[in-house]
Amino acid sequence: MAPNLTSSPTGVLFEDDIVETVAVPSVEPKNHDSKPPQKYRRQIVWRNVMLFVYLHVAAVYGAYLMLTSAKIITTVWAILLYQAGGLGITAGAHRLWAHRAYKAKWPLRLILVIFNTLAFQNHVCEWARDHRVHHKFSETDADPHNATRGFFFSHMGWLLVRKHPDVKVKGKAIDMSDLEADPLLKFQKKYYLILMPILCFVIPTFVPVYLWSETWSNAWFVVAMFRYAFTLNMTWLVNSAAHIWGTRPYDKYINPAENLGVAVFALGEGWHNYHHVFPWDYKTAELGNYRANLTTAFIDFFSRIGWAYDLKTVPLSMVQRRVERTGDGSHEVWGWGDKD
Ligand code: ST9
Ligand code: ZN
Ligand code: ZN
Repeated sequence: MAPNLTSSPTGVLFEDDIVETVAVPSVEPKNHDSKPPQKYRRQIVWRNVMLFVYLHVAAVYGAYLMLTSAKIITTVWAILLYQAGGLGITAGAHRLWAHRAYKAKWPLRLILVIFNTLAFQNHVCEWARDHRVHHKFSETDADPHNATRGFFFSHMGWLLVRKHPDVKVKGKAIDMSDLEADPLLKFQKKYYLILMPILCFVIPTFVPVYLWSETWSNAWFVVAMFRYAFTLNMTWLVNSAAHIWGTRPYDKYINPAENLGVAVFALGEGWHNYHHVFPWDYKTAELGNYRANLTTAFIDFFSRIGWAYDLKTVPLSMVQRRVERTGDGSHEVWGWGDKD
């Protein structure tokens, strides 16, 4: 269903008529063959298991080096890369590309594609396809990180096994033509195996060694390994912790929850009950006052200089109706007066 957009005086778009909870383009699944549904057998991908074990052991050593021998500026560099990579996921892959919650001019899209590549969470088309499938078939076998299969599966286990056949069959229902036609994303996808290692591992390691004489081992374990593993785990918490723990002020019938801890470390993506109910809101949260939501501040900044536009949000009346209809009663803790 095409959303009915109306413009507010602030340039923010409201979607008045949307009642469904998924705002991603989709088409009906085609019945590709007449075979009965395949029975699912878990198939571990040992290459991934070994790589993730190495990454996490190296990251723990990196955390130790960070606390004992790395220069402070090396830690600052690691934090900056975590924030940049994080924004490439939150403001880029998630809000801009997977949900089309706002539009961006090419300089901002270029920044986001660079930030996204240094986060190494697969190229945007793959990330957004899995994420659109996650919203459309949430907590079913077709959800790539189906949280009903437990904390570990939804956190990182889903990257260690072959996908459930339903993910692939039902995933074909998702229209990805908008992203597949984007030249910047085509470029990222085509050269991902060259660009990603350079941006995620090589530059992060070389900069501290050449610019402030850090040791190779501190640069590799702190900035490459610890920073990458930390960013990944903060992202994965949205799929695991924020699908289990927290309040459900907008819809008590779904598992995604409002989780402040996750919101802080995932740059504003922990307000997951709201996000699953109103996925087209560029804030991925009800409140517009940057409460644990660095990504919203980032998008608002670029909106002020004109590089981000057509920001979509949800009118207060629609949120209020939904809270009254399906909320768990926790909403009044912050009241209606706080909304920008
Ligand atoms: C990573 C991603 O970590 C993390 C995503 C997290 C998402 C979080 C969302 C929460 C909200 C946002 C919060 C952001 C917070 C950020 C905070 C930052 C501080 N639909 O995949 P394959 C088909 S990545 C339709 O190989 P297998 C398709 O034909 C980490 N079709 O499946 C495909 O071929 P192609 C680094 C689909 O063989 C074919 O199947 N990366 C779909 O079962 C094969 O696909 C890694 O570790 C679909 N959804 O293998 C890589 N999916 O692609 C890990 C598949 O050519 N991945 N098809 O069209 C792998 O090794 C493999 O994918 C696998 C599954 C082993 C997991
Ligand atoms: Zn979710
Ligand atoms: Zn989403």
